Amino acid sequence: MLAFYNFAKSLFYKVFAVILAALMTLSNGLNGFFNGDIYKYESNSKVVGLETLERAQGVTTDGEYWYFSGKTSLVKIGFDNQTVYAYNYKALTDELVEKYGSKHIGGISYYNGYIYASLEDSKVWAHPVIALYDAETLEFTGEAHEMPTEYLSRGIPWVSVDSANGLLYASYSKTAEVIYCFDLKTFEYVGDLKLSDPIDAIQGGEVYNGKLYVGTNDSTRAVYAINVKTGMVEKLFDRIMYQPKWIDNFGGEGEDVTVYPMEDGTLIHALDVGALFIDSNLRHYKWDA
Ligand SMILES: [Ca+2]
Repeated sequence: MLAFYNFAKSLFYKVFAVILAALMTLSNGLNGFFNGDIYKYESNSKVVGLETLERAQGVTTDGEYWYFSGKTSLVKIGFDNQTVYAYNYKALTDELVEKYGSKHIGGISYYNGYIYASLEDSKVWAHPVIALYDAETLEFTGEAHEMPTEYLSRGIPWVSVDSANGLLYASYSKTAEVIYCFDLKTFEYVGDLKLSDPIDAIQGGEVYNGKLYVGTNDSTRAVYAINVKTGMVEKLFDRIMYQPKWIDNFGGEGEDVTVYPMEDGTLIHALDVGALFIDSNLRHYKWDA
């Protein structure tokens, strides 16, 4: 099945090579206009066209594969940015939809053979959920936890695993003044981490060496690092410099990040959807952590 899928995909790319190349050029040009003078990324794992939908929300890695979430899907891709190792286009199973009204997958985080995914019943905000998927197959494990609306009053846009401290993190979708902390085993609320400076529109993050790195959709789609012991916020870099935003999300949208030291020296891998929403970019940044 996967072999056929990868064959069909490469055939599709051959047949539509000219159109895809045109889309690449168009999206690069547009993004260049919106990006302005930004912090330099080393490389970009980019897709255009339909695959953008598969990579429109979350990203994480186990050090061997990239995992992406779309609004209702999960995919597992090789570091070649092309080979598909698993996909689940119905990650929001009937069971999840019936029980929680889940409509939207947000930021994701890999831990111990599982993908932890944040599920929202968008615009209802009654059932924020963290669901576990098998990282091998991307199938739903049957394990889902309803999180307290007392704290997550407007959905759960993202989740990050902090295995060293046995915690899960999430935040409010607009301006976050705290990070909500939950027990990694019981999923119980254990307290909040006060931020030294509020952060707007966090889309997702990953923990690395005692810091929670988050990607935002704030005015410059900046990436921040948060010390998980002190709550000290450090702004690392902007992803666009184009301001003001005439229309919300005009010029694309900043998404989730993941952090992993790669052989080429890059560490922070940040996802964004480009202007016109025809391309998805996973940009790789060097950073001295
Ligand atoms: Ca992530």
